[in-house]
Amino acid sequence: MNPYTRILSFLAGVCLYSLPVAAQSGYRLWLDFKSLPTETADGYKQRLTALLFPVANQTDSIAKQELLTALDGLLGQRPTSVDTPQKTGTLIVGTPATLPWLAGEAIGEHLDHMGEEGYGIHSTTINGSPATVILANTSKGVLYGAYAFLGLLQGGEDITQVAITTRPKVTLRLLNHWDNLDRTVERGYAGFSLWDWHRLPGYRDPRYTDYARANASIGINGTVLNNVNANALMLTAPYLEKAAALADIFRPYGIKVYLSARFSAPIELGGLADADPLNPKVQQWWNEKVAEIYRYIPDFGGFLVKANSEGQPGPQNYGRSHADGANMLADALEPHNGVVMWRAFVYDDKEPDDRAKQAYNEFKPLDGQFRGNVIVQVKNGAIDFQPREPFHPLFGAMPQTPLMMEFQITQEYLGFATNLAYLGTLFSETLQADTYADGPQSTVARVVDGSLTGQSLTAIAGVANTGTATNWTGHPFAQANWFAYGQLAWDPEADAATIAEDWLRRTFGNDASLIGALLPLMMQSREAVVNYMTPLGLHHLMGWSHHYGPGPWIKDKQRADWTSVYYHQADKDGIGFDRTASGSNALGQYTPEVRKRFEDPQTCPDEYLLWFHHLPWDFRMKSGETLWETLCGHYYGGVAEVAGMQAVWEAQRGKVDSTVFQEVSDLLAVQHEEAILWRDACVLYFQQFSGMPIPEGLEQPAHPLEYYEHLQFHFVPGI
Ligand code: BDP
Repeated sequence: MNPYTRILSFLAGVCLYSLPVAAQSGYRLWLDFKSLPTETADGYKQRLTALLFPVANQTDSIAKQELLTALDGLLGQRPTSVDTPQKTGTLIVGTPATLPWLAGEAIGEHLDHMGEEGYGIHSTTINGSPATVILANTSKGVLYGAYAFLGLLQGGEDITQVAITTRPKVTLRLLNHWDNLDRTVERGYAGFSLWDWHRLPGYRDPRYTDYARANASIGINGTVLNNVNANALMLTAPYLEKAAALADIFRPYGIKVYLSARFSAPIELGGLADADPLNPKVQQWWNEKVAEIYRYIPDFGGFLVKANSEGQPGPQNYGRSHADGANMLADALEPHNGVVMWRAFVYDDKEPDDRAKQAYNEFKPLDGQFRGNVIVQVKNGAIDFQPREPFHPLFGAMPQTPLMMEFQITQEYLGFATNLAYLGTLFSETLQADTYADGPQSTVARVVDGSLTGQSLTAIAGVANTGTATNWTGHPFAQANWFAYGQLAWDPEADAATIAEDWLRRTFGNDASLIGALLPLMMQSREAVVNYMTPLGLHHLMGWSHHYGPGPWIKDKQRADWTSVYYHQADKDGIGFDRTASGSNALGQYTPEVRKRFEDPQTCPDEYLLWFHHLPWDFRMKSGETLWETLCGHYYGGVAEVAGMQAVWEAQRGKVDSTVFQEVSDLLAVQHEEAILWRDACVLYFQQFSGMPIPEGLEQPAHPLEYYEHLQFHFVPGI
């Protein structure tokens, strides 16, 4: 090779290395530590010339490596590792165990406020020299602090004045994977399951480490590996061995493994005649099974259970209560410090007059009957992860029971992976809702963080949106929902806009015009989806079974409460579900203050109007328009909002990576078409009852209603 060719091939190698496909594809998520603009980087360099970070264990060494590599990427400067603070700026990282002298410095007093998992990041002076200190009580806290510190740099924050002390408000912060053992993912829109069960435990895909790293970077500390519609095989030795391999990889990142347990496993695996929780043989089987799991995974977190819901087995099959079922498993887990997360998403075998009341009716009477290591896992709303639901009435209603929140990060009801819908706003809308369980300010967030009722066992779960897609989540902006979930799990009071901005900066950099354009786009995006799918409190209008596209006409199925007509109740007299005292009285499950907010259609916020009321088509809205006009306005407005998002995105051409730009651009075009589909199908469907014209000036649907009713979608993902 002549010298010229050698240089060329060297340069090609460098280019390939520094611009790998992964960088463009979004694989690196918010952890792509690209070089900062020179001015910003120069400002940081002086303060970060040396790194004092004694390493005591694997978690420390991960944190140290992350800092070194990321600083190199961000600043083009790798700090020198040192043993003592330097005259130049030193980054000092440690715990009282690794840096005992630091606890004696002024900043050491913050340690009292960090708990087991919190951290502090403070700019200070040590021996007269500038220092930036990341301090925590544990290595796990250090790891969280390291990621948070790097986030500050990515966001271009001033680190000469930083004074952060934080600890998570919720103890268990989990992802729930609805992943099946055949690698399909129920309601997954980002490819197949990350868990390559066939090749585990022998082959440990490096992606497992990247998964752990991404979660640790946003404070997630637990993962339920398998679907709540569980296969009992998950609890057999070969699968436990595979799960143990994952647990080993996740452990240094502070992430515990949990499993969904099939309630009938004693029959399927143990050959017992029943799975009655009061049968001593069944109890014995679970005790032994749990002991076996802990032999594989010594820090196993516990079980998640979906019982007596959508055909899943449970204690009610034997005339026992949810508490009987949960307590049996809790007793088996208790000696090992494991927990049971028992879901409140339940179905009776009888059709209720209103499914929204089901969970409250079954669980409220059980308050106080659960063992101390049981947490009842409650979806954010009483129906099912709809684009908008009022908060679930169980929040605040079971003061003697730890209740945890279940959010759905995967967009089953918000446009799968083709629609851009930032869910930080949805999550925080629920968390900020006031239950009035103990006077004003009794927010759902305070139920979840335990402060309202003094619960010390606190938890939150998000149904994951991850898969084998190169960018993990399918839609590039869906990464923001994973990110936002983690931030809100750490602090349920956190602000959705601040989180969105943080994600934008970490993902796309700090261009002010870009942030200024994309932040409002994200903040409005979920409302746009509500508008073109289920405005004014409508819900459950989606296509049958696969849940793709509109299906307001769905009726006559095996259960009425699986149909759309059950929920919207549209007829020539009006539309909406009367949940007031004159209807199902689901509203009666809330406190008087909440009831008051919703019970009068004249004052009920528009967002929840048809959730709680059945109203005539010519009902006068607060705006003076009729209900019909307003409904049309929302459907058409939603489509227009998507067109607006397209225009905003188009103006960012050249400011974001071209591959990602094109992907989002294409997906927004798809979203626009889907929004039109929802709008036209729903407006035409409801119009046959309202008998009113589509308001003047609005474009007419392209096809008659029958066209939409007969559309068929094959091989829809996520089933
Ligand atoms: C519904 C999903 C279904 C889940 C169920 C659940 O359509 O696939 O199994 O929730 O949460 O929304 O158990």
